[in-house]
Amino acid sequence: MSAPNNPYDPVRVAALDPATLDAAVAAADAAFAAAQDLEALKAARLAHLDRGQVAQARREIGALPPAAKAEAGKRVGAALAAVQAAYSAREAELVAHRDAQILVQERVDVSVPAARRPLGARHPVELTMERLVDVFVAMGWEVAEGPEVESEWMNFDALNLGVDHPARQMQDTFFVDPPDGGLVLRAHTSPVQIRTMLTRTPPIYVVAPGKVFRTDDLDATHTPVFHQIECLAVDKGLTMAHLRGSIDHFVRAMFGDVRTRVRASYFPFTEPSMETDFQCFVCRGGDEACRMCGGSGWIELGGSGMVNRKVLQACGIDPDVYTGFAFGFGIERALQLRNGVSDMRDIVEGDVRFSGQFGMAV
Ligand code: FA5
Repeated sequence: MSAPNNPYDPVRVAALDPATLDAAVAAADAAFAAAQDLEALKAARLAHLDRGQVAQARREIGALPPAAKAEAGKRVGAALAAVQAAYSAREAELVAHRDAQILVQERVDVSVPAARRPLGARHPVELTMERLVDVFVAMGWEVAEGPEVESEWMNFDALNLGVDHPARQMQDTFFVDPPDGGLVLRAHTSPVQIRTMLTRTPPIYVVAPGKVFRTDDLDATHTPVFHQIECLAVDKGLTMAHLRGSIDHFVRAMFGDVRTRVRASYFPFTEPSMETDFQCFVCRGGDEACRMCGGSGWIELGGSGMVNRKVLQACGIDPDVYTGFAFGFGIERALQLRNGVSDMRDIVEGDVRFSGQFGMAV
């Protein structure tokens, strides 16, 4: 700052000179105009507004004699206002320019095709199983479950499969180490019948879906790990008519309005035992070249029968008071039939392109 002027000497307060002030304003204008971004404008503001000739002139006013202060103050004020206005105008321009650039840089092109995310699907075996279970749950039946590692007694003995029964042989059943430990991977869902009858008292109406294991090779119609669904009813007065009626209801719910027929068969745990067929839902028996039923007009569903008295007795149920019926069949086979899957390997190999075709419903 200049030294106090006494008397006022305009030469010594050069910054207050009108020409100097005009030049300072012009220099500030030029510097602001030259600033190409807000960073550069900030530097120009420091040089020409916060510091520089005009700021210097304002400070010089204090050194003037009182008589000169008003006139000098007006000029300096006008110069400051001009510089401030030039700064604000340029700042507004640069802010608008920056915002416009941000909009361009961050622009989202909503018309660009998005990367396709494949929709998830549930496995058709799971879906088929749920669908089958729903048919029975809708009739008031309960869902029953059992372990996949099962005792030989539940899997065979209690079901009247004696020690010499072929299904007990090593080539059909997976035995859990050690082989004489009495544990197997269950070969069917029928042991759930036993577990149910041992823990519940009649009337019993249960449906038991689950995974089962057999030492079968993987081919178009077999897999070593597959799923079955088992139905068991035990009550007073149940007859084969009830069994036929339940199977009919189930087949209609799955395959539409088709007839069923039964053929004599043998299962150690049912007596009498039957194989159930249902009318081909494709040709209804009217096409000798039908690929679904091979021209026979009938499709095999699975085994069934009245619960053997010995099985009821093994579970502590009096066969003179109660009778029961049971039926069971394979889920993969049902899925093959209903949805035209010609090769069972497609069902079990876990390729999501296969599951994806089914989506969330079968
Ligand atoms: C049984 O397993 C009896 N427990 C069914 C039963 C229950 C009869 C209640 C009477 C009363 P079976 O061994 O036939 O029966 O097998 C039933 C179904 O499982 C077959 O009809 C077939 O659909 C399916 N299945 C059998 N082996 C395989 C396999 N390796 N791969 C896929 N499905 C199979």
